[in-house]
Amino acid sequence: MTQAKGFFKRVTRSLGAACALLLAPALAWAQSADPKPWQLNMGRGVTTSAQHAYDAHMVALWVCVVIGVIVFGAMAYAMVKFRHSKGAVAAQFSHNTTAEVIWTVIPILILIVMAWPATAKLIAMYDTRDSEMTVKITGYQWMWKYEYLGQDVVFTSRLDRESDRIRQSGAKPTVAANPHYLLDVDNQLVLPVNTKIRFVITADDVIHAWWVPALGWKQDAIPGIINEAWTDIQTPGIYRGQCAELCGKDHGFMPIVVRAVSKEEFKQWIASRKPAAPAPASAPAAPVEATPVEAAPAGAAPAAAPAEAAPAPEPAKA
Ligand SMILES: [Cu+2]
Repeated sequence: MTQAKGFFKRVTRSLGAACALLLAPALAWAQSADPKPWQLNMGRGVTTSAQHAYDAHMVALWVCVVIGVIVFGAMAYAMVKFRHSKGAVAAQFSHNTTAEVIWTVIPILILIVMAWPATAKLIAMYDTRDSEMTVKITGYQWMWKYEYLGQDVVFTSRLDRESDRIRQSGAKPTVAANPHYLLDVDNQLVLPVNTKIRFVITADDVIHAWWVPALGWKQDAIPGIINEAWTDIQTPGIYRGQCAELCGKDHGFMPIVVRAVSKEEFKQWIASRKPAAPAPASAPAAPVEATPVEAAPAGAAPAAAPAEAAPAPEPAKA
C-alpha cells in the first residue's frame, strides 16, 4: 500500500512538472528582435517573413499544448479513476477499428490545417517579385561583401577592430565592457525600412550562410550559385547576425550587422557612399551617351568637344 502511495506521489509530481513545462511558453509573449537571456519563445522579428514564421510557430505550439493537455489529462484521469487499489480490472480487447480510424483521421486533419498556411507562407518567403532594390551579398573567408546593385555602392564588412583585438589578445571579454563582442563590424549593411529589398547571395571561396535572426530567414551563400531572398524591415534599428555555415577556422568571426533606417535617411546615406558623379556641366549638356567611360571621376568633365569623333581621354585615377 505504501509502495502504491509512493508511486502515486511520484506520478503526480511528474505530471505537475509536465504541465508547468507545457504552460511555460504562454508566459513568453513579450519579445523583441534580438534574443535575450532566458528568453523562452522564439523572437517575433521585424519583417513579414519573421512574422509569418512566428505565427506558424505559435499555431504549432498551441496545437501541441492542446494535444498535450488532452493526452496527459486523459492519462492522469485514467490513472486516478481506474487505479488498481479501487478494484479496477483492465479491459482485455486488443483492437478497435472505430478508435483506430479516429486517431488516424484527426491527426491527418490537424496536419492539413497546419500545412496549408505554412506552405502559403513558405511560398511567399521565396517570392522576390516587385522588389524595390537589390543587394548582392558575397561571402568570403572571412567577411561579407555588399553591393547595392545599380547604385555603384560596394563595400566589405568584417569583424570590428576591437573584437578582433580582444580575441587575439586572449583577454576575457565581459558583457558589460564588450556588449557586442564578435557581433560588431566595421561597415554596417544600411537598409531602408518599409521597402521590399531583394538579396542575391553567393560566395567566392567556400559555402557560407547569411543569417540575421530578426529578419526571419537564413540563406546559403554557395560559390557558383546565386540564391535569392527578400526582406521588408518594419522597424528601424540594429539587427545582428552571423555566418551560419561552418566555413573555416574564422567562421565565428564574420558577423553581420544590419542598420535599418528611414527611407529618407537611407537616401542620404547611399548618396554619401556613391562615387563622385561627373560634375554637372553648367554649359549646354554634353552628349552623355557618347562618353565611353561609365562614370568619369569628378572634375574630369570633358571640354565640350565632339566626343563622338575624339578618342576618349584616359580618365585620371582618383
Ligand atoms: Cu562563413
